[in-house]
Amino acid sequence: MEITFISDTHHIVSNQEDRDDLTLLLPGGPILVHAGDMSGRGTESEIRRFLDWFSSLPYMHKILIAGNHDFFFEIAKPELVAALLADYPEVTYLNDSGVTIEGIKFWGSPVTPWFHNWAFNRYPQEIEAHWDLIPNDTDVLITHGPPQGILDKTIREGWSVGCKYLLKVVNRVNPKVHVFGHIHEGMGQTQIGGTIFINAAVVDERYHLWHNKPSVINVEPKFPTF
Ligand SMILES: [Mn+2]
Repeated sequence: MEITFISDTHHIVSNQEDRDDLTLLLPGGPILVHAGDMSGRGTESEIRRFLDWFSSLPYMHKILIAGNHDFFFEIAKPELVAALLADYPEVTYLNDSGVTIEGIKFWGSPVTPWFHNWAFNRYPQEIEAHWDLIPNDTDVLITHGPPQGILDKTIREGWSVGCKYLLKVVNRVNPKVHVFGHIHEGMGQTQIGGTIFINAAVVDERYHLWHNKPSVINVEPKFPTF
């Protein structure tokens, strides 16, 4: 099953030229995954504008998590979030939750280590409770932030700012693919052991479109069910 991975679209969909450029880079197919940061400030109108675009893309299934910019999903009343998502039935929103599509098990979480009180930020003593929820049979793990040491270096300081607790869990779960974004300048793909890691950010550290082709990976279920 071919899956296309993107992340951190931020303001791109508000600018017609950028939006058209990004749309042309997406090949279409069965499944599209977005690993969070679909907005600049996380207002409902920004999120609706994003979802209007995202839901129109030529994919059978569209899977989405929030990121640290997407405040609406953390702050709005749950019934408002549910009402917004009800307008986009072709989009599957994950929030410390999973979905199985064509036998492939996806798990998504928006949580990132605390950094100036953005959305879904968690202190070290809180974050492991989120990661503990990730099932061992996950094929595709979607988090907004990277694990420590993998495609997580800041361009200015060269610091590795990924989550060390998430790295522990990735080693437990061994997903086929772990996709994230958040540290835009870490954009790229690497394989370590049996896991392909993708930093799928479509913009650079200055929020300009990279113009690279997104990662497309052929994923088969780890534990096929018959
Ligand atoms: Mn971002």
